Amino acid sequence: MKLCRTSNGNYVEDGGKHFRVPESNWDALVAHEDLGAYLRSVVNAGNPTSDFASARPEMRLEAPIGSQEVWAAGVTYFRSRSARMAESKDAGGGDFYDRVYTAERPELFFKATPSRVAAPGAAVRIRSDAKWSVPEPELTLLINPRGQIIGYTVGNDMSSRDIEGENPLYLPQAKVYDRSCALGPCILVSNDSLPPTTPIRIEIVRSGRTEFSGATTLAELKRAPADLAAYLFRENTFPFGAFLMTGTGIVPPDDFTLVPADRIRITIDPIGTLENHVVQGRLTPAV
Ligand code: DO4
Ligand code: MG
Repeated sequence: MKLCRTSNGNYVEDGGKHFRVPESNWDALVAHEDLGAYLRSVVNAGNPTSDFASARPEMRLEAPIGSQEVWAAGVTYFRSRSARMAESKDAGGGDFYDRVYTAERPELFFKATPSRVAAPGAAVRIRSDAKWSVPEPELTLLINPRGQIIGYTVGNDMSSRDIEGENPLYLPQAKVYDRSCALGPCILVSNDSLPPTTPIRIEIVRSGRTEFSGATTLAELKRAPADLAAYLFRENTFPFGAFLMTGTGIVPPDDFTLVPADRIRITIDPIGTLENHVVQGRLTPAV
């Protein structure tokens, strides 16, 4: 079952049919004592709606977030470790990334408040003071206030590699800025872990042509999602629950940087495709 947040309210999708969810408060859904059972009861009530997106062009998918904070894990794939060591070698930071890759404690960092998150189809931003910007396609966990993983979505951890590479202490500026994160298109609601064969794919399209594409699978993810969630909830309470991005296993070559108008498509098969375009400069209501 997939849970979608739209400009017309919340919907659950099951077997290709959409059902309107009576609970309109997203935070209440995330905090539900058994979200899966509640959504199953909505589906079983058996009133599929015909007013979902395709039938209602004016209806928009919104980012599947209410008051949740977004956090992220880093250096959870070998590819990310190698890329980070290379980008920070002149700053003497390479050793930190190697150490955190093998350490028991994961790297976890604050990524975004809800207002910094881009919806499916909306713009993500690259910083005007960065020269080397990349998307990071990441399986993202939805965790309820009790610390339980209740679902999965697709995440994009937009990153400024030159700022991060200049000094590891600049990480918050490389990672946290307006529209530096995208989530969606929906939540795959499940208490079960996803199989290691789960593919994560990215395509970046520039002027109608594929500029970069890459793929990995969850088999390459070094840490168990449940362990990452447990570390996040150590000594931290999340009254509304939280999102946790699980790190990137796909890094474009070093001569690649995003430019305005690039289209980024990230697909995680059981969840769907998150697509955004790139803008740079002041955030206006139009983006
Ligand atoms: O350590 C810096 C950030 C790493 C990251 O975002 C990732 O590995 O996905
Ligand atoms: Mg990342």
